[in-house]
Amino acid sequence: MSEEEDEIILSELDDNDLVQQMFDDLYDGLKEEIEEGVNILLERNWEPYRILTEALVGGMTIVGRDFRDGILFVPEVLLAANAMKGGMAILKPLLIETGAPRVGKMVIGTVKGDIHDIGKNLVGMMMEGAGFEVVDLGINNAVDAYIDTAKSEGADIVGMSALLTTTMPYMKVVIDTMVEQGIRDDYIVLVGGAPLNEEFGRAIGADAYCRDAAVAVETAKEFIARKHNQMAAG
Ligand code: B1M
Repeated sequence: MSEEEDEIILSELDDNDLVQQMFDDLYDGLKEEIEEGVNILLERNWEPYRILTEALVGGMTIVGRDFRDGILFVPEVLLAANAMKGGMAILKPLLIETGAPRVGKMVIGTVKGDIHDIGKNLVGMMMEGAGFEVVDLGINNAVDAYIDTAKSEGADIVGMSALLTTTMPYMKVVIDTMVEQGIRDDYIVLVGGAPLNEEFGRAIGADAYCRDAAVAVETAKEFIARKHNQMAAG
């Protein structure tokens, strides 16, 4: 059989097979194929959020499992992350409504010592899509980056992301510094990242732990509504 006959034509696959193929392509770090897959699903009228969660996050979950089990290593995972970002870049403008009324402002960043940014980017995208203004601090943020930016931007929400058990305690450093400066109650503090849980969120004094990007949006909306109600009540 010739190489050409072996080649998989993504557009000829049905939805299920295409998503399975995208899992393989993400695993292999094939950015162009991921971008093509995303575009095909969009043409087939898949909602951007569905593509994000089912095809991209689904694929990254498999990568994460094999990374944990020592089957994949950092260079391969970096390629997978790069492919995922290619797909996310196509979806981003579609998830972000233009001209929607701003419902609040969030400063978000990955904490000091941590360079994982896919989840944080996803949360930022979803928040923007829900009408929030988002100031993205990027990765590896020390206390001052969060606090100075929250102050200068007049943010409502400070969002922190951590993917490592070694970096998640840094979230408490940020919150404790806010308490020391007497500004803790000026902001809604939301935290997230794979190793966290609700108990941890409570223990470090965050307002809420958010399991995923959709929960982050819902939680942010709830807290903003509460804040407005409190302000209205005087
Ligand atoms: Co890293 N890594 N990694 N890694 N990596 C994990 C986190 C790990 C669990 C893999 C494993 O062993 N199974 C493990 C951590 C173990 C632990 O701490 N217990 C690990 C490790 C060990 C490491 C290194 C130390 C490896 C090494 O160098 N030996 C190193 C650390 C570098 C550092 O940060 N200092 C490292 C490096 C890397 C890469 C650079 C190769 C790459 C990151 C690329 C990038 O982000 N640009 C990488 C990746 C990709 C992963 C995995 C495979 C995938 C993470 C991801 O993007 N998930 C990850 C395995 C895993 O998580 N299962 C792993 C997809 C993303 C959509 O999900 O980030 O969970 P997630 O975000 C979700 C929610 O958590 C939530 O919403 C998001 C969307 O639904 N959320 C928030 C996240 N942040 C939020 C903030 C909020 C709200 C919700 O604020 C309000």
